[in-house]
Amino acid sequence: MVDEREPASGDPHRRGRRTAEELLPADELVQLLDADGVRHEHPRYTAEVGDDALRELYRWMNVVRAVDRESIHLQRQGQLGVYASGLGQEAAQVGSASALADADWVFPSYRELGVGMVRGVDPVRLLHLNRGTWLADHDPHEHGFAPPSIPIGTQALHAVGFALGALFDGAPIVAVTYLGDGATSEGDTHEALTFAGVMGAPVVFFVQNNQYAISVPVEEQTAAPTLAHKGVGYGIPAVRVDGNDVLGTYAVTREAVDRARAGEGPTLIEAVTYRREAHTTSDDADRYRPREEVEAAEARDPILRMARYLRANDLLDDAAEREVQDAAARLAGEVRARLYDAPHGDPRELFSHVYVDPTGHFEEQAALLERELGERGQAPR
Ligand SMILES: Cc1ncc(C[n+]2csc(CCOP(=O)(O)OP(=O)(O)O)c2C)c(N)n1
Repeated sequence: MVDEREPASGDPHRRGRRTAEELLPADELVQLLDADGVRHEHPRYTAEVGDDALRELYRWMNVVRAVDRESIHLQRQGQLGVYASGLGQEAAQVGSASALADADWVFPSYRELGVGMVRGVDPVRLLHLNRGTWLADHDPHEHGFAPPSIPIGTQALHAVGFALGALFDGAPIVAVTYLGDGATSEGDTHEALTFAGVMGAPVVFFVQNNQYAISVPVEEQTAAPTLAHKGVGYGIPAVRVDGNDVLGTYAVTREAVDRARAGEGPTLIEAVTYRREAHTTSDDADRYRPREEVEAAEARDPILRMARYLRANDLLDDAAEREVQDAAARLAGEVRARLYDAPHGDPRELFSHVYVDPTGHFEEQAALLERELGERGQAPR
C-alpha cells in the first residue's frame, strides 16, 4: 500500500534526510586542542591547518581580544553607549569564521565583533552601532556580513531565507548564523530550524553556548539534554564542540559548510564556551554567578591554550608573542582614535531603509525627529 504521506521519490525536500540514530549527537565535545594546549586526534574531524594558518588563528584571537577590551574601556569612558563583550569566545568566533569562503554570508547577533573582524569588517564601523552615531555602517555585500541583529533569533530567519535564495539560484553560497544559547528558545529560531530542515537549506546554525542569556543559566533555558539534541527534532545533524578550541571550531564548521555547499543541507553546531564578561556593560554579572565559576573558565582560556600548543611546536617564541601583542594593542589604539574622529551619521537615515511605502506612524516619527533636529539647529532636509 502506498503511504500517501510519502512525497514522490526524488522530491528535493527529502534529500539528505536522516534517521533518528543518525541524527543523535554525541554527548562528548569535539576537542582537537585541550586546555593544556595538547593536540588530539578525532575520528571524524581534523583541522588541516598549516603552520602559518595556525599562527594566523592565534593572531586573530589576540587582535579580537584587544579590540574587545578597548571597546569596554571606551564604554566606561562614555564613548560607547553599551557594549557586549566576547571575552572568552574568541576561539568560537575566529575558528568558525576562518572556515568560511569569501562568498559565504554571516548573519550575526550583537556579540560577533570577532566574526566581523575575520570577515574583514572594520571594527570602527561595527562600533558605530554601540556609539549611537550611525547604523551598521559596513557594506554587507563586500564582507558577506549582515548587519548585527539585536532582536534575539531574528538573524536565523534571515540566514535561512538567504540560503534558500542561494539554493534556488544554484549559487555555491552558504549562510552561517550566529546565535546564543538563549536564542535557541525563540520562536524565530524554531521556525528557522524547521524551515531549514524541511527545505535542506545550505545554512549553518552556529550556537555559542556561553552558558548564560543575561542572568538565565543554560540549565534553566531548556529541558533538552544539550542544545545540539534539539537538532533531532528538526531533522538537522548537530555536533557539540569545545568552543574554546579554535582548531575544533574550525574543523566542525568547515565540515558543516562543505556539506551545505555540496547540497547536503543544514547543520546545528553547539560551541560550548563561557561568557567571561557581563552580558553587556550595563549588566552586573556578580549578582547571579559566583566569581569562582568565572575563574574556572579563565583556566580554559582559548588563547592561552593555543599559545601553549604553538610554543610546544616551535611556532611561537617570546619575540613573536611580543609582536602579536604589540600589533593587537596598536590596532586597538587605532580603533579608539578613528572612532573619536568618525563623523556622526545623519539620524534621518534611520527611516530610509525600512519600508517601501512608509506607514502613518512611521511618517509621524520621522516628522518628530525632523522637528527635534530643527530645534537643535540641524537644518531640515
Ligand atoms: C526578541 C528579543 N527578546 C528579548 C531581548 C532582550 N535580550 C537581549 S540579549 C538577551 C539574552 C540573549 O542571550 P543569548 O541568546 O544566550 O545570547 P548572548 O547574549 O549570551 O550572546 C535578551 C533576552 C531581545 N534583544 N530580543
